[in-house]
Amino acid sequence: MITVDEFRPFVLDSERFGPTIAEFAEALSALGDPDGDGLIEHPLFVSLMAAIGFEEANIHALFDTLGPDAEDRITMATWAAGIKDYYAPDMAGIPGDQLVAARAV
Ligand SMILES: [Ca+2]
Repeated sequence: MITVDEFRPFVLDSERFGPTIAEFAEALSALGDPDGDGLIEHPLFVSLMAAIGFEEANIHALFDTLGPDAEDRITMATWAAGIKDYYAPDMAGIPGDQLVAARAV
């Protein structure tokens, strides 16, 4: 398993990161699911995104946009898809728009 410090450079360096979006999305969502049940709890999502450098208010807004369940969790697949959309060129009207104000790349 990789650590937050190990994947941070991929977020901050779009050229290095570009070709590996899918791998990054899966690695990041896996970090959010240490117990392997396929669900990511709100507090852990916030911790990981804050570690990357996003603003907390934007992170909460993004989480809500991703459609949490009754127990305030999202699925790994939802998050991975959101990450891929966020880094795809010319995407608009997506959950990742919530992060534009704090975009790290
Ligand atoms: Ca989990």
